[in-house]
Amino acid sequence: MRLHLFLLLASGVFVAACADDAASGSTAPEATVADASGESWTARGVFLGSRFEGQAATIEHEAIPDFMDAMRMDFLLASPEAVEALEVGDKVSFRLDYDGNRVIASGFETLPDSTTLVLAAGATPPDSTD
Ligand SMILES: [Cu+2]
Repeated sequence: MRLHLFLLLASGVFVAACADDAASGSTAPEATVADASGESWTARGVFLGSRFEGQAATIEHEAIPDFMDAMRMDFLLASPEAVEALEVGDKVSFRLDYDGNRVIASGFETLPDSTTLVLAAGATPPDSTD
């Protein structure tokens, strides 16, 4: 699998991040999660719902240059309000900030329905999921 997912659970705080396996333990030029402290990225994807009582959101996201391939994953949210106005299936742009410990998503903006997203091969359209 190209997806590398790590999940830290501590004191009820949910953290999730992922990076390309090729970037860990190799000399690949991609930034790894470990050396990306202070970095931020912008990304686009499809909002698939919030999880963990609003602490995280599931997003089918496009590739994020120097960070991640396109995939479906959960992102820690700055606050539950970050996705309050979103409907499942909305196309969104958002911001990711890495503080050296956690990757946090914020700044969600709805994109026009006509927006073409480049999602992972085999990504399930949001309207065909439960
Ligand atoms: Cu990802």
